[in-house]
Amino acid sequence: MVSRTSETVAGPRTEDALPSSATSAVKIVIVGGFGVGKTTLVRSVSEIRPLTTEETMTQASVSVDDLAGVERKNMTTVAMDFGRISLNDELVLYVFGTPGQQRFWFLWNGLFEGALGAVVLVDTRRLEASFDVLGRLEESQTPFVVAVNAFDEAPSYSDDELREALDLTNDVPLLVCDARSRESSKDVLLALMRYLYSLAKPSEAM
Ligand SMILES: Nc1nc2c(ncn2[C@@H]2O[C@H](COP(=O)(O)OP(=O)(O)OP(=O)(O)O)[C@@H](O)[C@H]2O)c(=O)[nH]1
Ligand SMILES: [Mg+2]
Repeated sequence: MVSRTSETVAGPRTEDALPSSATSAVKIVIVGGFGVGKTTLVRSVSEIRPLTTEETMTQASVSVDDLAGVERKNMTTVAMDFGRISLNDELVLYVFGTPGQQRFWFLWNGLFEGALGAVVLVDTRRLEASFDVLGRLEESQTPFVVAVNAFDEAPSYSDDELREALDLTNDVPLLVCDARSRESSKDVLLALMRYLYSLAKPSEAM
């Protein structure tokens, strides 16, 4: 009889084990339009091997998806990305990337469950791709920060122009990042945590 032994079943990798000092875990989601760099950000920031669910895009997608600015893109997320980062010895973030293509947006509801906050990634070549995303976030009342993923050929706008175009109030943190850089992506997550902390603090006026 053939039996599976512990040698044939891959167990968790020691380097993926949660640090024993971790006392708090927070779930956050990375959202944004198609191809803005969500999977890239989860990949660059995760300290464990990230889980991604990317599939090759077929020719059929050409008539369905707005590929302007991302013509070279050939993979897309069909379910979610997942990664983990320890912000310090105690605090661990579980980072979930959502699919950007609208036909997979029904999956967002599950991904948002239990999430304390969100990062909205924006590509300034296709600002309009962020409108529906921001609308959905406001509906779900999830606090968020907005991070412009600065692609090389993308136009740059002032903060005021971006706030006006995206209809963002001044209290929503707005920053620029490079999703390919671990440090830059980590800064975005820290900005979100600072924002969540400021919302949780009792108002000074009270
Ligand atoms: N130049 C540049 N390219 C980037 C940057 N971030 C991501 N990319 C590239 O842009 C493409 C799209 O990135 P993805 O991370 O797949 O985007 P996504 O938002 O996960 O895409 P969907 O899941 O399809 O919505 C990839 O080819 C990345 O290598 C960036 O900051 N600068
Ligand atoms: Mg993706």
